[in-house]
Amino acid sequence: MTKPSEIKLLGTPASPFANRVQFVLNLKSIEYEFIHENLASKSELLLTSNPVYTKVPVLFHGNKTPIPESLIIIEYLDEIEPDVHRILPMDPSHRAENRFWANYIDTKFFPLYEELRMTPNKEGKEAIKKQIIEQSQLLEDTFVKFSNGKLYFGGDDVGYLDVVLGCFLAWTKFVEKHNDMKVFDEVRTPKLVEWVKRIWSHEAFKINVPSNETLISFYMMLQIYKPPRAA
Ligand SMILES: N[C@@H](CCC(=O)N[C@@H](CS)C(=O)NCC(=O)O)C(=O)O
Repeated sequence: MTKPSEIKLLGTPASPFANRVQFVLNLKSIEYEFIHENLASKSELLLTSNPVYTKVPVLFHGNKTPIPESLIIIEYLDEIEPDVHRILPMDPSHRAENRFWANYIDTKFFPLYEELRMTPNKEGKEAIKKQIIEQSQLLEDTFVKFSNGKLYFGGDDVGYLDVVLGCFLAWTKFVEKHNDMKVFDEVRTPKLVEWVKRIWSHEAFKINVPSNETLISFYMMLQIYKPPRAA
């Protein structure tokens, strides 16, 4: 068993990648200390623990080398606590498939939200919205395949891809609200609409859902430090 005080997570409450790690810590009932990072003025701790990317989250486990990158962190947690709510499947081929889609979500799907923010004109934004909708349909197909008629990507319970995609749901709602669009809807992605409700009410998830105010202030910080491209 991991001793509670051994784990510290450097993050910011609005970061979906930090929320992803919190989701797994909660699923595994691992106690941890949350260290708040200010990304507008990065701390010495962040700069020294993740010098390559200088991004949150970073996990500290006792005196071991700090671990950056949310996917690497959640796999690490699955390895140190394999007997409590395992998130990756046992079968290596299934694990590979899970990792493929996690990589897709992180490198293709979620970056479109940022692209939408960075794109200045209405026409450009409409093109990005179209891509988000196309990709959400691909995710619906992926959900149908992985869940195999059950409730989650992981089957009967939350698994790796539920955590990987689930952590973006607060930002999904935010994007929908501010861009007059539906990422997931009853007609195009009926299974994911039901899945969203399930994740949203899951105990291990809802504890760390960032509030609307938290998302707005993070968004405003992004607008200052990484402003949209000029029209
Ligand atoms: N691939 C990284 C992405 C982490 C990431 O983008 N973190 C953002 C906050 S949501 C960050 O720290 N940004 C600071 C920066 O870009 O300088 C992961 O999965 O952990």
